[in-house]
Amino acid sequence: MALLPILRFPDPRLRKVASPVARVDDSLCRLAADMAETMYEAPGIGLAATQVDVHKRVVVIDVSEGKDDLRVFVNPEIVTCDGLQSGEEGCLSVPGVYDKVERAERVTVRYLDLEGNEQQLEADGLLAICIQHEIDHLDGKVFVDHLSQLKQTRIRTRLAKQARVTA
Ligand code: GNR
Ligand code: NI
Repeated sequence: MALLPILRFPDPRLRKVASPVARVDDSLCRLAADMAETMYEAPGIGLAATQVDVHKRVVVIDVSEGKDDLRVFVNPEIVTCDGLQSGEEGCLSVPGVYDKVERAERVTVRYLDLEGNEQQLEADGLLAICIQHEIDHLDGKVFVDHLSQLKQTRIRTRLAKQARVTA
């Protein structure tokens, strides 16, 4: 197990589009375990491989209270979505920034599990938000892309200042 460094917005590597996983093997299971450890340690409720500079379609999520319900999604795809919800989002790659984003209320996601078996899951509420947030990462998108240009400019300025004082 290993903790992986998390890329910070506006790192251009967060813009890469991740490739589908061809085969679920031991090295992929190790990646998922390292991502889970990194997510729990952060702490966060989700992590996409893109955020640790691995450009494969792998996501880990645990939205449970007890942090005892890890879900791993390989090649996740939203096959149906309906309704709208708007919740406050944050991102481990955009520390200290929280804002409302509009997402589908309910999604059906198709994916592979760590045995390489096809699965389908219906999700709503926070889990649905998190799945959409993480699939955005795999497509090179960050939640701030959903905000106004003015807000995006302010976030860039704030993070650049922060980076200067922590450097
Ligand atoms: O830890 C996280 N919390 C969160 C809160 C609301 C909506 C989405 C998220 S995901 C985020 C972890 C992260 O950056 N995943 O990419
Ligand atoms: Ni994120």
